[in-house]
Amino acid sequence: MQIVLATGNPGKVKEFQQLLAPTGHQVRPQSDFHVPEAEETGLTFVENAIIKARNAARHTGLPAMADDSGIEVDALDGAPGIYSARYAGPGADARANNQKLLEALRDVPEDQRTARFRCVIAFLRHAEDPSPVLTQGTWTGRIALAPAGEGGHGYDPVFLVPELGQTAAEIHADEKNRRSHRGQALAAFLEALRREGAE
Ligand code: ITT
Repeated sequence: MQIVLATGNPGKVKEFQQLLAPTGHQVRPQSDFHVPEAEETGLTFVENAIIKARNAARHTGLPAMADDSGIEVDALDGAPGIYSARYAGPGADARANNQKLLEALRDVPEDQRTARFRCVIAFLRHAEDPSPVLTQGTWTGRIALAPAGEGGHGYDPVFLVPELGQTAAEIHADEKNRRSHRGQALAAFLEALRREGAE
C-alpha cells in the first residue's frame, strides 16, 4: 500500500523508513507531494496526529499516517509534552530546546529527573475517514545532567536510557528503534493493519 507520511521532521522520516524497510509498505514523506504543513491546534497527541494525517490525505488523495510525539518530564508536571517541538519558542531548534530543558532541571537531582517519550500514530484511509487507526508507544527514561551523543534527533542527547547508561543519541539506531515510543507505536500500527487485512 502507498501511504503518505505526514511529517516535516527528517529524524522521524529516517526512523519510519528504517522501521518499515522490512515490510511491504511504500511510505513516502509528504514533502514528495508538496503538502503544506498543518497547524497543530489540538490539545492532545491524538488530536494533533489526526490533524496532520487528515491534512496530508486531503492534499494527496492517498492514505496518510502521522506521528505526534513529545517528551513529558515529571519534575515539570509533564511539560513540554505536546509542545516539545516549540518548547524554546516557535521554530526553536533541538539544541535550544535541550538547553532550556537542562536549565529548567538545573536544581533537580538525578533520581527526580524521570521522563518519558510518547508517540501517537494516526492513520487515515482517506481524508474523511470516520474511524482512524490510532496506536501509541511510551519510552521511559531520565533527563541526563548534560547532553551526550551525536545520533538521533530532538531530545535524544538529553534522554538517558537508565538500563544502558547511555543517552538515546549514543545508542545504535536499531537499538533505539527496538525500544522507542515510535518503534512501539509503529509495531502496534502494523499489527492493526494486519488484523484489518485479515478481517
Ligand atoms: P511534524 O509535526 O512535522 O511531524 P515535529 O518535529 O513538529 O514534526 P511533533 O509536533 O510531533 O513533530 O513534535 C515532536 C517533538 O518531540 C520533536 O520535535 C522532538 O523534539 C521530540 N521528539 C519526538 N520523538 C523524538 C525522538 O524519538 N527523539 C527525540 N526527540 C523526539
